Amino acid sequence: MRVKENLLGTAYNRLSATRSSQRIAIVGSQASGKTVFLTSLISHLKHHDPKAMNLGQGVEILKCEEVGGSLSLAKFPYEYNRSTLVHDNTWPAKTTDASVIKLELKLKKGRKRPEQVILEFMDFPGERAVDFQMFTRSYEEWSDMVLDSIQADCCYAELAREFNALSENITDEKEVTYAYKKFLGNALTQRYSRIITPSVFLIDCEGTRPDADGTPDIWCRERFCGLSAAEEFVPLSKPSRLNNKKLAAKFADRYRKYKRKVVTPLVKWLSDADQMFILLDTPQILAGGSSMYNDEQAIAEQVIELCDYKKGFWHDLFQVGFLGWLLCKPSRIRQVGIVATKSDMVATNDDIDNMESLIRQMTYKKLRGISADKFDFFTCSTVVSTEPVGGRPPRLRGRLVYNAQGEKISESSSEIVEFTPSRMPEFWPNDDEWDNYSFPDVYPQVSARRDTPPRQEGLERIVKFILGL
Ligand SMILES: Nc1nc2c(ncn2[C@@H]2O[C@H](COP(=O)(O)OP(=O)(O)OP(=O)(O)O)[C@@H](O)[C@H]2O)c(=O)[nH]1
Ligand SMILES: [Mg+2]
Repeated sequence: MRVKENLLGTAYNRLSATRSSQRIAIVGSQASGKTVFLTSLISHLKHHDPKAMNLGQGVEILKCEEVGGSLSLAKFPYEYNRSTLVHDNTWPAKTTDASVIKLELKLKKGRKRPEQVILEFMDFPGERAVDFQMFTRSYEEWSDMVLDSIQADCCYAELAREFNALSENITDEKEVTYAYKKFLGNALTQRYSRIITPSVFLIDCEGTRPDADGTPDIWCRERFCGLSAAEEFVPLSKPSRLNNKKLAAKFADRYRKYKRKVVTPLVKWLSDADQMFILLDTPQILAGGSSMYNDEQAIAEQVIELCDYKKGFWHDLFQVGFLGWLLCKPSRIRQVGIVATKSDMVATNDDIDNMESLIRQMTYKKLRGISADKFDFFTCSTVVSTEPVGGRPPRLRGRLVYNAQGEKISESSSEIVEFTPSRMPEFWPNDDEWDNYSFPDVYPQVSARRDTPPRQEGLERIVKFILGL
């Protein structure tokens, strides 16, 4: 059992676990590909076939079994996700709650005796990622950060005009809360969901989401910016906080409760990890435009900052005492992988190389400043669902989810067709170049045989990184 959420937990875990027990955080915003990545990864670990995932000469996973569980978190629904892919030929449903899975591997490396490796993973709704900034911040700091992000982006500044005007002269708590929620609702209609914090406005603790046919006004009435209708809070600027001290204190109190219940359990698990992978969906970011880029970069940077949340020797010493530190040097995030997912949505190897270059440009500066021992960049598709067919411009073959009019094609009536995705640029576009990207969604292609993992591209490099091969 791994107990991490208290001071002695780290010591206990290190003493009780084998030395090769690894907690691996997979982080990314909504639809970045976390659930598909984890489902395919588990399938490849459980049914390792060196021809389908080559981990190097003589390296083989002889056995992989699920072990243990978590007292506080649900079990990751691996079988359910896999059967959705296989039997329904559709992608797993959007994640609504955090879940974990722990695997025990018997790893053979050449002629050496097989070693035991324990890997633990978590999946969570990507909407929560924007709340991670709360973890190390007070209500005041969070407010300033959110308001700065709104001001820094011209689309958001425009959508938040009413809220900004009102917050300069607050007369009523309800009015300012409604105005902020209206901004969030407007952002949602434009598909700018990565600015939506507190994230329960988008997905509440029961996993329910705003009705897709709703309007910002309906969502303002039905959705809450806090744990309940009576516990809402919104960001206030410094002058507003000074002019409305009582309201600011009330919001700060509700913010702390929200952080304790929704944010801290999740981020503690992640910051206690040994390795972290940040998933970035470059096709979606290119199609989404510069606001989405800004949000994704901000989320990635906040997640990267978690590597420095534990400040090395003195923090460790405080956690477990000197003897504890000598015996079991507590865990911290030692290596970070930045992963460009869905590489099968582009048509050539040059495009895939450009994907890697884009995620590098987006995160490199931040990564250079952190205390992790190692970081690297990866591209992958964990359920390859297209075939390149060449041509000029290069084309792909696959079963499309939407037709040219943007209407959904049902899975059963979607035929294999050829289509032309956009080319992946070498550099992030300039302001006037964002509108032209299109990377059509396809239905998954997975073998119905239980012991045949999905076709993958690039997963072996990631697994080698995880296992230190
Ligand atoms: N073509 C292709 N599409 C993928 C791949 N992985 C994910 N997708 C697409 O991306 C969508 C989102 O993937 P998920 O794994 O559900 O994303 P997530 O990060 O778990 O999203 P949340 O649960 O909302 O946090 C899927 O429904 C697919 O449409 C892939 O390897 N290839
Ligand atoms: Mg998911």
